[in-house]
Amino acid sequence: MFWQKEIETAPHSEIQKLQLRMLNDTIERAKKSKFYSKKLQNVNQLKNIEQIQELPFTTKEDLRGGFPYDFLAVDLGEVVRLHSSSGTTGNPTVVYHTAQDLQSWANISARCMYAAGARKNDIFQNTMGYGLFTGGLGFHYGAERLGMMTIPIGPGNSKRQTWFMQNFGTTTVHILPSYAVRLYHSMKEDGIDPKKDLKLKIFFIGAEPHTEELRREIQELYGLKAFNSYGLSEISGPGVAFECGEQDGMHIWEDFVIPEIIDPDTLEVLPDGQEGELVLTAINRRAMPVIRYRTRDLTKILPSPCACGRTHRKIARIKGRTDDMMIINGVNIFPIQIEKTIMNIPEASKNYIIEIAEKNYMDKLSVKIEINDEAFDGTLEDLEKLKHKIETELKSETGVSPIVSFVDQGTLPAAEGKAKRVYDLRKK
Ligand code: DLL
Repeated sequence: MFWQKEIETAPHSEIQKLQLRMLNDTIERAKKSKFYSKKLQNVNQLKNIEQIQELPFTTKEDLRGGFPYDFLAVDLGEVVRLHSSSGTTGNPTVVYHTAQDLQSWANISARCMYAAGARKNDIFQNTMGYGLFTGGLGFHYGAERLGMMTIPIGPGNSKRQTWFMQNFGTTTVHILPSYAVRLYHSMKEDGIDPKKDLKLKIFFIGAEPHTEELRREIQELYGLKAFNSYGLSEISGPGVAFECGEQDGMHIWEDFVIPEIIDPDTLEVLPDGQEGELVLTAINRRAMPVIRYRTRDLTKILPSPCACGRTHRKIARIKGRTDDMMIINGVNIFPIQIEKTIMNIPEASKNYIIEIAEKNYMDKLSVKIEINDEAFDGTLEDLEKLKHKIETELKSETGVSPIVSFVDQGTLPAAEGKAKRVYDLRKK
């Protein structure tokens, strides 16, 4: 049931005591870095965990500004790995790990996979990108730690993915939710029914926002359980929060990070149950401690205890990022709201993109959807009716009037990494 029963089920008051100790150690370690030596110079040991709210925030801009080494809190000789997340502009953010950091990351990753039901006899196929992206290597070491035979196949090449699944009896897969949909279509084209022809049991899906509806669709297509997995390079990578068998929110490992939710405008800390921006403090990292990191991810902490017995609090599915929010003629919309509507339309395949353009000083929102050949074989008139139906539903979900169009299955751009759903063509 548990990878590390004692800590996973410890009373929350005990976890908080541990957090205070680990946070105070982290503050001292962080002060060895150039960035925090200044930022925390007047901070002394905290007396209770609530005092975390007195510490300054750290932002993505801080990390970029501290490129390359201002956040490093140990001698370079202690560092054994670097990961980096690519930014579209400016310096990338770089994250460093000591050998101990990698071990503790592998450990929480193993915890996640175990909580979802993976065991050492499982065959694990890792379709996430290996390299600077943390998805591949992060869970690779967690899976080996757990003892699964690990196939480090990396992303793309759906035929080869399927061949490995068939020949090695893969049971457990780490996969982007958008890629899970595309992989299924490739299998179908080749006459393979994953429910009958493969031994798949568990998918770990994450790294990009997705709806509950998409998760259910993936479970249905493959006949398995898909578990939501949340993480970010700045804290480590995958493994930060993960669903247990209840599939109702993700446990955030509170002996690894301290979560807070803030109002992104006022920066006020919000109580459990209220939605806002997730702020994380890494309390078990040596090379690069990060304090009160503003993730820009919108979620809430779920207040109730979990039936699985784990006492680490859960966060809700990520609703979007503060910087993902689209403002269409003054109305705020998150891409996930559009996905939610599309997922409930059987004739729509699960691949779509959103385009925003500007005409005569008005924003125009268009949604291009691949048609699901299996579910739709109507006339042009039927297609027109379907378009109208989706437009009406999108309007009621989002409050704006998008224009829907259909394209053939397999024709929308397919990224090897995280799906790019939104194309904002407005002049900035
Ligand atoms: O995406 C780490 C990861 C790899 C997580 C594999 C899960 C599985 P980054 O590339 O730094 O790291 O991107 C982090 O991706 O701040 C969220 O905005 C988004 N994200 C990650 N997981 C989820 C999820 C990896 N389950 C950023 N749901 C985060 C929604 C997610 N968004």
